[in-house]
Amino acid sequence: MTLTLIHAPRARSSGFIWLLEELGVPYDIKVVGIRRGDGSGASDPGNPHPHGKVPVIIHDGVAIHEQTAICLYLTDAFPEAGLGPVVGDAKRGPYVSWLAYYSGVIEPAFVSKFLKHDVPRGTAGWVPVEETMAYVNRTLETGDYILGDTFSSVDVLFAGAFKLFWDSPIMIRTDALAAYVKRCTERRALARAAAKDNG
Ligand SMILES: N[C@@H](CCC(=O)N[C@@H](CS)C(=O)NCC(=O)O)C(=O)O
Repeated sequence: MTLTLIHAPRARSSGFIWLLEELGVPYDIKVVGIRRGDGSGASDPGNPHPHGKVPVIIHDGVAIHEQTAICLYLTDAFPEAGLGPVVGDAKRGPYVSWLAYYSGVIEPAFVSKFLKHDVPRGTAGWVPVEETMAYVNRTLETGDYILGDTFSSVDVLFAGAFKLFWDSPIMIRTDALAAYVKRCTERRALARAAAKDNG
């Protein structure tokens, strides 16, 4: 079995070092260049992503891209790690819903607010940050993690994003959310990941 993370420092792929450390499976990291938001950098011809982005995972020669697809793929491929409910588990539905919600609602909501792009309600496929965060906060009233009492790959995405935006004026901070981010980001796997990250 070979598993390689295509990674660029200070990018979305850092969260996948965290996920791989949580999974506890052998992997290696290939660092590539990417285009940066400030116009610097260039995409790397050695990156199999169709648009030169990161993260990508290459598992036994097959490339998987898009963060939430990678989460689902890895937690299905390594179910013994218990980081994502499998088919047949009552939490499978919520699990795939939250993964899709991350890429379809949370990321566009945050990025559009950050860039001050107003997309009219009813046209956008996402909702304003205030509404997504109210939903996340309501969900966290019922458990320590997004899926309840068990940490999953959803928390790697959510806690990672909230930590990144924590000091930004667009972040809606609550005590419950602060406790959630702390709980997730104090995990030993994240400390190991940070030590391996190239940035
Ligand atoms: N939709 C992608 C987004 C990945 C993405 O945009 N990654 C950024 C780094 S944080 C990137 O590689 N940007 C380089 C580029 O756009 O060329 C996913 O969910 O994996």
